Amino acid sequence: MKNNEIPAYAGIKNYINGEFTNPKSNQWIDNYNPSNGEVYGQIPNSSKDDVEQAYQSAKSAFPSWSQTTLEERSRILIKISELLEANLDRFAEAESKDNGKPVSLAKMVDIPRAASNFRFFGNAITQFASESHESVGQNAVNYTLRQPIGVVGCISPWNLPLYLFTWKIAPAIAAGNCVVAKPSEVTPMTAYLLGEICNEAGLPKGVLNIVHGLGTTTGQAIVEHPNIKAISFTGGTATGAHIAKVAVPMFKKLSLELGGKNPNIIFADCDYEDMLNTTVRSSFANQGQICLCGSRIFVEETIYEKFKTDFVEKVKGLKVGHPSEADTNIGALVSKPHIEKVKNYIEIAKEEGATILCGGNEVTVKGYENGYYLQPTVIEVKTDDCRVNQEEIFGPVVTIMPFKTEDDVLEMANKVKYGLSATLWTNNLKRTMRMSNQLQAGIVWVNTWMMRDLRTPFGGVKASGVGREGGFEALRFFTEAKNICIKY
Ligand code: TXE
Repeated sequence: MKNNEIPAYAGIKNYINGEFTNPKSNQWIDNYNPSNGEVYGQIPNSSKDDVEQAYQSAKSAFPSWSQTTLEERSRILIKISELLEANLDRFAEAESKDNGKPVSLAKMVDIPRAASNFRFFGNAITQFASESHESVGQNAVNYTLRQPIGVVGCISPWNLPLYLFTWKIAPAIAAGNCVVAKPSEVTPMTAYLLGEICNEAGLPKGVLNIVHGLGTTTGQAIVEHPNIKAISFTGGTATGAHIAKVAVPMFKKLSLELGGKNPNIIFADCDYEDMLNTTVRSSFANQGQICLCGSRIFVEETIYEKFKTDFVEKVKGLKVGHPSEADTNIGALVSKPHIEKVKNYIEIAKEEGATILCGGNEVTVKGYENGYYLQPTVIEVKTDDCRVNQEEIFGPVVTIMPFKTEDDVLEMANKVKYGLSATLWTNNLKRTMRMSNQLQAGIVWVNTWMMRDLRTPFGGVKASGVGREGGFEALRFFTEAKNICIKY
């Protein structure tokens, strides 16, 4: 980070009151392209003053936006969605350049999903009804009024940058709030481009304000702001705990979507080919940098050896390469510190006496020798309580081990501090019901993975967070429920 310098790349600025502005802080952070390790731009490191400016803009916009009809809000959100779709290539390339993910993945998943977030909540807000109850025999009626909170803060991570940024912003503004939002400092580009699209779609000035910067400066200033009344955060568990410490004594509404160490449980009676192909995806999609990845694979012992052979063969066939090449399966990891962290876990696995069945090493991609590429890695662990099986690695690394009985695997699956998602492969209905009820997770997938219906709740238990996003749960989070009782 350099102080008091004009940025070499003047492209990224804050988006406040519908305008792109340099930060008052005049501090800048280097932005890296993980596919070649080069700095390709700089972004603001916004200060408390910048957050205050964003807050004032949001506050001014609130009275009018909160009174804008649902139809009009809906029309604007759907227009944003259409403009995102029309700009798919531009956004997908920007996402890939910032994050290292294959462009093909950004085109297929990240950007379409960001567009869906706006379309979904644009529609959902027109269907979001309050309850009313007649108090029989008392000549009274009770109803629930759902009012927007005011100015809310949205803070998102680097792994699914625009996807998760818009997953918060879309319901927040649909519900009538105005927003101060911060994308990850590691992947700021698509959030920046979103500002342009919001202007084009006619989103009134100040409804959405985007401040860029480090978590410890800009993020912290959002969380500490006395009048930003709710914080929706996705990121690491330690950061979530820190945010809770600051926000809870200020009585802010909090939604925390944190880490995961999700079990992928495979029974011998499953549809084998489907399970095998999906397990490769659930292990390594987005370089394993999705909080929902099934990073702990438990296989019923009767098919363990066969699975091990077939899985490792498939994993060895994945191509690690530059994100823009069409046949790349695994792109670059997001940053130098992150690849170092992941590599360190591979060393820990060796020290713990685990066996590296494949991968484990960095990959040099010709022409991009300084990029952050790592082989997809499968680690056979001896016990479930070793560190690589308990701690979130968040990279292209999975553990595998056999199990004997349903009770054994249930115990191991639940024996981590996290509880985000779990995947179960079986065709036995009774077992499906028993296990999905008992797995400690916010989401259980049976015979599939990461199949999301935006109407359903999303979130975790234990150290995976508190609160739920998605569907009406998100609209409930971004509104205050008021009971009004009228006696007649
Ligand atoms: O997350 P951070 P990082 C996990 C994963 C990863 C680890 C760290 O294990 O290795 O978290 O990733 C902002 N006040 N997940 O460093 O630090 C920060 O600027 C306010 C899981 O990216 O939690 C960024 O915008 N904000 C996860 C956001 O918080 C603060 C996805 C996330 O940053 C802040 C990503 C502070 N004090 C990582 N400190 C998932 N569950 O999807 C940081 N931030």
